[in-house]
This record gives sequence, C-alpha cells and structure tokens, in this order.
Amino acid sequence: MIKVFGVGDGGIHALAKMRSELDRGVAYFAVNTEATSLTETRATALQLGRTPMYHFGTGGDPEVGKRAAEECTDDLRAAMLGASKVLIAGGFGGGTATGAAAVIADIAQRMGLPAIVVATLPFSFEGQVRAQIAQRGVETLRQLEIASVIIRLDQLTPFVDSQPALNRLYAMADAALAWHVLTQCMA
Ligand SMILES: Nc1nc2c(ncn2[C@@H]2O[C@H](COP(=O)(O)OP(=O)(O)OP(=O)(O)O)[C@@H](O)[C@H]2O)c(=O)[nH]1
Ligand SMILES: [Mg+2]
Repeated sequence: MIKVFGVGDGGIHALAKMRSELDRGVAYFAVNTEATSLTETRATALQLGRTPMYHFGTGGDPEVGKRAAEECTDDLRAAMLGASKVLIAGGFGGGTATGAAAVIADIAQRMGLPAIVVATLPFSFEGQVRAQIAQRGVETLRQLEIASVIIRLDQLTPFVDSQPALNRLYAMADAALAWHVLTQCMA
C-alpha cells in the first residue's frame, strides 16, 4: 500500500485532486497543525503538535512546523506502518509543510521505507519572504539527503489566463502536485 501524506493547507487541498484520479491502492493522510482545515477532507486526519498552542497554526514559521511534527513521531510512524512507499506532498513557503515534510520523510527513511517529498515553491507574487522560507526548506531536504521533486509554481503561469483568479492558480498547483505524486505512485 502506498501512503500519501498531504501536509499543510496546500498539501491537503491537493489530496482531493489525487483521490479523484487514484482512489484504490493508495491511503491518503491529511497532516496539519491547524485543526480547522482537517475537517475538509475525506483522508485520515493527523494533527501535528502535542499542545493546543500549535493548533492555532505556525505563524508561518517552519521551526514551529518541524517541532510540531517531531512531537508526533509516534503517530506518524504508526500511520506509515505497512507502507510500501511514502509520498509527502505540500506547498513550501509557510510553516507547516516547509517544516514538517523533512521530519516525516526522515521518519519513513528510518523505518527503511522509500520516501519522496513532492513540494511546490511559491509564486513570485507571494513575495520574497515566502520564497526564502521555501528555499530553506529545499536546503534542509538536500542536507538530509531526502529524495524530492520540486515544482516552481511560476512555471505554471504561462498555462493560465494573463489575469487568472487566485483559485484558478492554486487549482493548477493542486494539479501539479497531484500529477507528480501519481507519477511517483506508478514509478
Ligand atoms: N496546491 C496548493 N498550494 C497552495 C494552496 N494555497 C496555498 N498554496 C501554496 O502553498 C504554500 C504554503 O501555504 P500553506 O499550505 O497555506 O502553508 P502551511 O504549510 O499550511 O503552513 P502554515 O499555514 O504557515 O502553518 C503557499 O505559499 C502557496 O504557494 C492551495 O490551495 N493548493
Ligand atoms: Mg496552514
């Protein structure tokens, strides 16, 4: 059984797209710090962070996302039991996915499971701060030698209207994450 972990709000949002293409043979997990968005998916919910402090979000700080994931190592390990492969998908640039993805992949690797992170880098219009946070997330994956597929969201803009609605752009981001995850499922 392949296990797919959608991490953070973007990663969880993309799960619906993945499930619409591939509903059998894959177990989906919705992993977040904030409790609210976990109710919006049919995937198995997994909340990060042992104290309620985390459940108000990370404030965009990947260190908080990382700590929240580390606190839930046992839950994550239990969720991965029996997996043939672990795929971790999320949008880098915020606190949860950027901080937690490497922790989740590291747990999988220590269990001897093949793990791949599929992450997006923010659109330019999201600003320098998010770009830098995302870049540090990529750097962490490299340092830990975690296999990853990095998608620059700016690459998607030629394929939408010149003045696209935000939800259209993020639907493209969902599709890009989903395509790469599904490719890894079938690889
Ligand atoms: N695929 C997808 N990506 C999104 C969506 N919304 C935002 N993103 C991207 O994901 C990046 C991270 O944002 P979130 O997913 O909201 O952040 P998070 O991981 O939940 O982290 P915090 O909320 O800061 O704790 C953003 O900078 C966007 O580039 C979405 O609906 N779908
Ligand atoms: Mg969030």
